[in-house]
Amino acid sequence: MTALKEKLFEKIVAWRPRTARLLKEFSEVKVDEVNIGQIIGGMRDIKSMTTDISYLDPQEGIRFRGLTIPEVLEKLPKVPGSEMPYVEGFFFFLLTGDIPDEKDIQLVVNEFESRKKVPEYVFDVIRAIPIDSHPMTMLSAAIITMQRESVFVKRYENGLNKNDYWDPTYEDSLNLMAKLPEIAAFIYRLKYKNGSVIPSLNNADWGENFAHMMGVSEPYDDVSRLYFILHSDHESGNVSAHTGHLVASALSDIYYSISAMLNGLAGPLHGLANQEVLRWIQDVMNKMGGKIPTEDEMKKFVWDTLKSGHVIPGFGHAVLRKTDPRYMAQREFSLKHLHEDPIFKYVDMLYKVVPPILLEQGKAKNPWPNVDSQSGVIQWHYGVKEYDFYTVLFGVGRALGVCANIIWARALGYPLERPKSLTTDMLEEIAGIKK
Ligand code: HAX
Repeated sequence: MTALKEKLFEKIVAWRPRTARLLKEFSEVKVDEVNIGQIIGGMRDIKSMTTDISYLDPQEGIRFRGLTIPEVLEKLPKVPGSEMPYVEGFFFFLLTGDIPDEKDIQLVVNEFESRKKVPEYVFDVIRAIPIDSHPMTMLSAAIITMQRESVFVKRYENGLNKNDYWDPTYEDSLNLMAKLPEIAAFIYRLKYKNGSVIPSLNNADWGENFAHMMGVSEPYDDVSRLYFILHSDHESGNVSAHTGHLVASALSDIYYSISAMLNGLAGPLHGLANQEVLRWIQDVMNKMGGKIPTEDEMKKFVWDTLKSGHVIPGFGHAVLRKTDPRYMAQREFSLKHLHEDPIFKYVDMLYKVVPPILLEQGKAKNPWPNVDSQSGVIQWHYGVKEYDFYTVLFGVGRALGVCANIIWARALGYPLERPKSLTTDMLEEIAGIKK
């Protein structure tokens, strides 16, 4: 067992009795009630899953392993000469719950380094996909193509004890994550840079290596670190994390689970909103002939969008009821590094004009900006202007959290997920309106 896996195993052994006791002694204790509105309305707020990797408070926002985003950015060891922590250290933190020291970070760096070679057939498959396909399609297909590598599948076929499910899941997760930055950068260079692929660096951290492979200079390494960390996890009920969890609960391996997770992330109400924000802003810019609109002109664009039956991308949230702290972290970065950028000026103006309009319209429960409202402009500023690529970046980050969750779900023996559905007849009967 590698030192990282041993550390994780110690945590798992210490944690298991807590879950076992809750199940054995307190299974019947009620947590929540469910109403018809929630059953028809996308299961909003029903407390029906458990994870210890992150928790989303509607008012405060996300906490990763108990830490807020500013605390994570402050407390986790930073890459020398950079503003941002190591992604590897953050993954150690998600996986074990401990704030890593330099040695712990090195354990993750070594694990990723030894597993990062992408099989050539993966590149062949991506090259075979029509070049005008969405990059999320390419990423999802690349991952599913690697399913034949699954250690879990091989060990399961040979008779794996349930207590050990987490072990090959850990192997699959690290094998996949080590390769994801290179696969994502390959898709970028193939699709948008005439296939001029930049080989991976040896012994560089995720941020530096990813920026290098994308062909974007500093501080894009720090932008990438921030981006991957912020997008990693948002407790387990959101579409991407939930999809990954659900698929994995059937004991489908990590490749099936993460590919499915990405397919959920690719929807415009979820991760694709980051590209939609830039598309929306570009549209306004074109109509304005490039000039920055006045606040009144911007208000009109927002109202026009609403009146035409569309949502304002980057605003609203199914759980959050205040400005997303992931938005604020990126806003602070933008105020420091790109406050003169014309697109940032648009984003900044939307920050001011959209919430009062959504409040006046009176439909959205949360009128405040979410993570996707602010993420695209930073990419654009540093030269990654192909906005349909932005969800791929989100997906690479999200894999960190979802893999950590799936490893722990297997370690704690969480079963196949299987909620119950009712018919409309049954709901009418419960409502007392059945003829
Ligand atoms: N613009 C216009 N209308 C909005 C809105 C927005 N940004 N946000 C919510 N509404 C509307 C909903 O469409 C809904 O209208 P109907 O009653 O006509 O169906 C009404 O307000 C109530 O919705 P809600 O309860 O406040 O929000 P939901 O939990 O149903 O949906 C969404 C949450 C994030 C999907 C929603 O706010 C939205 O569509 N936002 C824009 C897209 C977006 O930014 N998505 C990314 C969210 C963050 C994320 O997951 N990132 O990956």
